This record gives sequence, C-alpha cells and structure tokens, in this order.
Amino acid sequence: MTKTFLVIGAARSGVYAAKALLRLGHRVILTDTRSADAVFKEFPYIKADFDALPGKRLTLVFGRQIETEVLGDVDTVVISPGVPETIPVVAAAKAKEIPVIGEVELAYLMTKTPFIAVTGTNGKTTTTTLLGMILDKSQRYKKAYTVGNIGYPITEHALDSGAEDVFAAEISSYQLLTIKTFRPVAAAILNLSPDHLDRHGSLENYYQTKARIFENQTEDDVLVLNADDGDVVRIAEKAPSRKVFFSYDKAQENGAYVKNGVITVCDDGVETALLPVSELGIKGPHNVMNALAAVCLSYFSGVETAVIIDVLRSFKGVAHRLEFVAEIDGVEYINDSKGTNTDAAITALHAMTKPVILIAGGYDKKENYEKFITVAKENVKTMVLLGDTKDAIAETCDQLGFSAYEKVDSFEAAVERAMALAASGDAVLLSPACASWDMFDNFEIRGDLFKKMVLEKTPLS
Ligand code: UMA
Repeated sequence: MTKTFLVIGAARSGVYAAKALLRLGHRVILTDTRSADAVFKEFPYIKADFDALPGKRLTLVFGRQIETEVLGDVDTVVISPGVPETIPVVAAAKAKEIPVIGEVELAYLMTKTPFIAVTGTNGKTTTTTLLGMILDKSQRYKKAYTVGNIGYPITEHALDSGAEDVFAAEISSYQLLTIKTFRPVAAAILNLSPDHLDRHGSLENYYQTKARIFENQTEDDVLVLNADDGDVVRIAEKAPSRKVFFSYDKAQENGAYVKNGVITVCDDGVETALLPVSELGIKGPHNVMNALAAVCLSYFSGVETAVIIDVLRSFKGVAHRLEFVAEIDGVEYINDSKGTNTDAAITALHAMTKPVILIAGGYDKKENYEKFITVAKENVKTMVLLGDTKDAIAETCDQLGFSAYEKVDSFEAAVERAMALAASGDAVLLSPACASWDMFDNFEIRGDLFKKMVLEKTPLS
C-alpha cells in the first residue's frame, strides 16, 4: 500500500532512505534546513534521479524547518542520525502518535538480510571494517555489505541484498535512539566511555542508548561483550541473548582472548588458537581488542576459522584511524581525524612511540578534558589548539599545569604550525578529541585536508 513518509535530513541517510522508499512506490516528502543548492551540490546524481520521478511522488522542502502542518498527510517520519528528536515537527509527530523511526530501522524493515552489528564508543569503524572483510570472504554468506555509521547508509543496499547475504553494520548511539524492532542476529558492544553528552544529556542515558543494540534480541542471537569493561558487562546484565565475551588476557568459556601471545577462541570450553598477536595486520593493544571482537562476531556466526585467520593477518586498518600519512625530514605524520572524543584521542596518544605535536580541538560535545590532558602531558611536546573547544581545552591545560600549547584560528594554520614545531624524531598527530562539525561536514573531510597539506610538503623522490 502506498504510504507517505516524511524524511527529515537530506544528507547521506535521508537521501538513500528517500530513494529506497520511492523505489517501493511510496510518496516522500524530503526536507532539510540546508538550501537545495547545498544538498544537490553534495548529491548531484540524486537530482537527476529525483527529476525523473512522476509528479506528486516526491516533494522537496529545503532551506527551513518544515512546518508541523505537513503531518496531516504523513504516515511515518524518518529522521537522520544528526536530526535531534526535539525539533518541533518530530515532537508534534510523536504527540500525534505518528511513528518516528531512523534510517537503520527503515532499512531493517525493508530487508531480509541479517545484521551483524557493532556499537561502542571507540573502535567501531576498525572492527566493522575487519568484520565486513571476514564475512565477505566466508562461505557462510554470499556477500557482506559493510554499512551504517561507518559512512554508508544501509538503505542504499537494503532492497537489493538477499537473505543469504549479511550486513556488517556500524551502529552509533544516534542511530539506536530511533530503532523500534531492529534485531541483529549478532551484536557487539566494544567499550563505553563519555561521548555525545550534548545529545544524550547524561552518561547513563548514553550507555543505556548503547544497550538498545540488544533490546530486541532473543536467546537465539549472539551478544559479544568486552569482559574487561565493567560498564559494558553491567548494562548487558539482563540481555536475553547468548553472551560471548572477549578479554585482553582473561580466558573465557565462550569468547576470545590472548593466551600466551596468541589470539585464541573458546567455544563451550574448547580452545582453538588462531594466530600470534605479532602477526595481526593492525597494531596496538586497542586493535587487539577490536580484532577479538571481530573474531567473536564472526566465529560465533559460523564463519570458518581459516578465513578469520587469513583476514586478521592481511587487514592493515582504516583511513583516518591512526593512519600513517608520510615521513618528511624525520617527522612522522599520523592522521587520526576519527579521534572525535577524548577517549579515542587518548587511545591514539597511547599508540604513539615518539614525542608528539598534537593538533586538537573542534566541535564542542561538552566533554571533560582532564583525563585527556593528563595523558597528553606524558608524550605531547606541544599541543596546537583550534576550533570551538580550544579555550576549554586550554583552560584544562592551565589547571593541570601543562603550558606547552598554542591556539590558532583555522585548521590550515594548525597544520602549518604543527609542521613548523616538529623536529626530526617527532610525530605530528591529528587526533582532535572532538568532532569536526564546527569547521567541516565530517571527520573524513578534516582528515583528507590534513593528508593533502602534508603530502604537498613531501619532497619528490
Ligand atoms: N538537519 C535538518 N534539520 C535539523 C537538523 C539537521 O534538516 O533540525 C539536516 C542537516 O542539515 C543534514 C541532515 O539533517 O543535512 C543530517 O544529516 P546527518 O548529520 O545525519 O548526516 P548523514 O550524512 O546522514 O550521516 C549520518 C551519520 N551522521 C551523524 O551521526 C551525525 C554518519 O555518521 C553516518 O556515517 C551516516 O549517517 C550513514 O549512516 C557520522 C558521525 O559523525 C560519521 N557519526 C557520529 C560519530 O561517529 O561520532 C555518531
């Protein structure tokens, strides 16, 4: 039956949600506070698709918050992760008991493809990418789609993927706010630490939102948990799912861990050694944890161990996550633009083996910077601060007696200053501890600009 959907937000999620709904024959009102020019500049190919549609199927409302009167004709509202549920039209829809769902729920309702989902504060992108590669190589599934918060809307594939395929889906807390029936056959909570407090209001709200990943699971589904993270174990206490644990060093009856330097999986007490940590393609203790989570998700979904071992060895990591860019005059340049919260930046700092010139600061998520600066004091020579949070971070530096910081007014100035400050043997690290949204549309654009500026300085060989 043809229904009318109000799709709020015309960025990646909204545009692909609208396209999928139109393909199913529904009517769509697609709206964004951005101008039509801004939207179609980002999605030029979509305009042609939309223009070709027969009249009345699609209404576009751009450049303003859509009026609540529109709801008279609307059956379901679909909101993008970046759209707060507090805006007037969404609040009015809820008051009228019109269903409000997100793009993840919409994709779930459209497809027969099972989901293997990854959430947690940090490591989601690396784990999901690794998982997607394992699942895709496995005979267990025909094809694996790596989708979700990682940057690829699920609705782009939901109508074409089949029951024999699988979605390796990175799922953010924003996306979990708007699920209703979403039920992954396997899901992992990697770790929990403060993030997105501006959106969720409190730490506990944020953690409980993460817990929604398993709210529709049953005992037939697998839930992978970080046994070394007390908050993860606590929020999942009442989960009905089959629980599987990963731990850096503690053996588990069902799960994965490191035993005598070897990644080991254990199934009802029966151990299988996979490969030595030294042979893992991704480096650092945090990546061992990411690998263990991917092992649990794939092994307990029926993937062959030979495939898991093969991919663990060959996978070298993802862009914008501790990504080596270049070495110039003895200075290493590392792009960790995905370090969008203090915990991620702390992880990056722990992984550095050289003195660091750190570029930090950005969109204000109301985080506390004390732990971050305490860690930074250990190996940061100078911190170059920028963005909305530069004063707040500088204040914390002052309180903690760390004076080696400078403030700049633009991203370009930050990179140039960091390059000037670095001496042979140092590393310049972009790991801002903040989202990019005060200066960029997303962290990828921020990281790409960093890489471009660095590579322009690379002497021709
Ligand atoms: N908008 C309105 N009205 C409003 C508010 C916003 O119209 O009141 C519009 C904005 O102008 C914008 C759109 O709504 O055009 C919001 O889009 P969006 O921010 O949700 O952008 P998408 O491109 O759809 O990206 C989203 C995720 N963005 C966020 O969660 C903020 C992407 O995660 C994700 O990759 C993508 O869906 C596909 O699933 C990015 C992210 O930063 C990487 N995520 C956060 C994180 O990882 O920390 C959660």
